[in-house]
Amino acid sequence: MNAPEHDVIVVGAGFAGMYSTIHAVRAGLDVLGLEAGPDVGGTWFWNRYPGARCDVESIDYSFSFDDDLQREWRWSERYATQPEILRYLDHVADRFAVRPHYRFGERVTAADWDEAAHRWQVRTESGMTTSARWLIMATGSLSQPQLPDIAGRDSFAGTVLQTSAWPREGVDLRGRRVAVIGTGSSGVQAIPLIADDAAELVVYQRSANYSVPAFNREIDDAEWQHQQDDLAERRRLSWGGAAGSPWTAHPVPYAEVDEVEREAVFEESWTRGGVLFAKAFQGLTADPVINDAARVFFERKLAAKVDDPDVRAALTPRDHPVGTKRICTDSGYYETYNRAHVSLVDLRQEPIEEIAPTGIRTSAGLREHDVIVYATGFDAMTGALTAVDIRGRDGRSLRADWAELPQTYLGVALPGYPNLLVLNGPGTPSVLSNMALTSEQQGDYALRMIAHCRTHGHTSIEAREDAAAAWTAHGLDLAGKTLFASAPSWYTGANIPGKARGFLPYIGGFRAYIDICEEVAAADYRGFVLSSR
Ligand code: N01
Repeated sequence: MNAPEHDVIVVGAGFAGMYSTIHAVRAGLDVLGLEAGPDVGGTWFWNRYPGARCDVESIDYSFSFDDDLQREWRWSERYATQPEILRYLDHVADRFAVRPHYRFGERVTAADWDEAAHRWQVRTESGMTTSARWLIMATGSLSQPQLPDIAGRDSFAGTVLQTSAWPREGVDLRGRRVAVIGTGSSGVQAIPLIADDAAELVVYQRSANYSVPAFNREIDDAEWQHQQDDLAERRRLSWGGAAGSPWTAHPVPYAEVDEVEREAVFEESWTRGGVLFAKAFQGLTADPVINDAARVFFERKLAAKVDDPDVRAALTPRDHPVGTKRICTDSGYYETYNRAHVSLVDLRQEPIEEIAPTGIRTSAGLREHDVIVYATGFDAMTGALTAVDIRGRDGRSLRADWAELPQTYLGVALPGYPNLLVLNGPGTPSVLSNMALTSEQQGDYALRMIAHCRTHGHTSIEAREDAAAAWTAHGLDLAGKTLFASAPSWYTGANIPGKARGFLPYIGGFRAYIDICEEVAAADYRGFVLSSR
């Protein structure tokens, strides 16, 4: 089926896509949204595994653009569950009439830049073709699931599940022998709940991660009222902060406080919960001395949670400094290993040799399972973009270009790909920040670029090669001054065999990034080439 030409095509109906669509419509543009899934939600549509929650507090992880929306939606818990976030996005879709602008069940497979027309020609899996002057890719930073290439993987005769594609109707795991492969944020959240149901649970862990309790709680009326009273200030701090949330590091540098105060600061940031532990002291993820103090504090907490010393040793992270892989946010994760029917297999000691029809064979032998759950992560930041055959100027291919490290300008624009506007992609703070707010900033910036072109009669805007090279080098330079670059994380592409290695998100901070974007815009989009047809 062919659809008519549009001003803008928005790919994806998660936070960033919905925001862009709402505001493109408000700007008077003819917008077509294309979404592979059957409804809105993006990440929160697909990741329905037991225990799925956000690790950013609900009050922060929500749109800020509409005061009435902020006031009318009452979050029930400090960290919202996946169903609650999906209900929120459903509410946003209704309230701002998002769905009529989308075609659902349309997976974009190809996009070609038509230099003669200054338009993108877009194709979907169903055979639909359409075109638009501007192509906004709001395809998510963690939306291309990664299944490990393990010998015999498809031979398993039992039930195979993926955390990132959990069945909508749920799965009854009661009485079943379950294996979970993967102990990142998804695995760590799912494991305690799977353990509640399963007759037996075996967790296959390749690398131990740092996980900090969420200290989740219901938000009672008093707390809700307080949050509401404080909301304007909270948003001000979030927009002005390094990670899109109001939390900051201890105001006094680590070197200037004594042992007693250091302990108190670590304890306080621990009880803030989850990823906020990495914010205990300024420089925790850059200075090995501070980081090591955080590690020692963490290991003491771990010792108090896990009874068996061998299991505890296996659960102790060894391959990365604290916070350089995203800290997991859990509810009872480590304690789960004290349960009699739960066991941990350390794949560093006994690697997986194959998946057999009845279970998983490691170097120590076969363990039989009824269910295998893959919690094995994503081809992050780039995977959802290279999954589409994107051809820019002169037929150049994004897949081929990104076989090397992605070169982006401000993350939003790519040299050789005019009018392609990437949201939350490589070179943006995105995954290091609060994605609800980064999605607003990214959507706004893209739409302002479009408005600027239209106002000045330009039909194309493209990042200059030198601007993209400088931006990419600047990002890598900043990352190189931290401990992040050395960790084998999805931030660096290390989780995908053969993927180019390099720190992908922009680590200079959310506010600093916004300021640079604003400065570029104020300087008539310095670093871009604008042209007309
Ligand atoms: O994925 P991951 P995730 N054999 O890549 C293992 C966000 N998120 O879905 O570390 C055995 O972190 C892999 O092992 P290793 C959040 O930003 C947020 O859990 O590569 N194991 C690792 O243990 C998060 O960081 C929330 O050695 C294999 C695991 O699979 C990001 O999404 C919740 C393997 C993958 O962990 C990704 O999290 C969920 C193999 N062949 C996700 N291949 C919250 O908001 C991979 N692994 C809380």
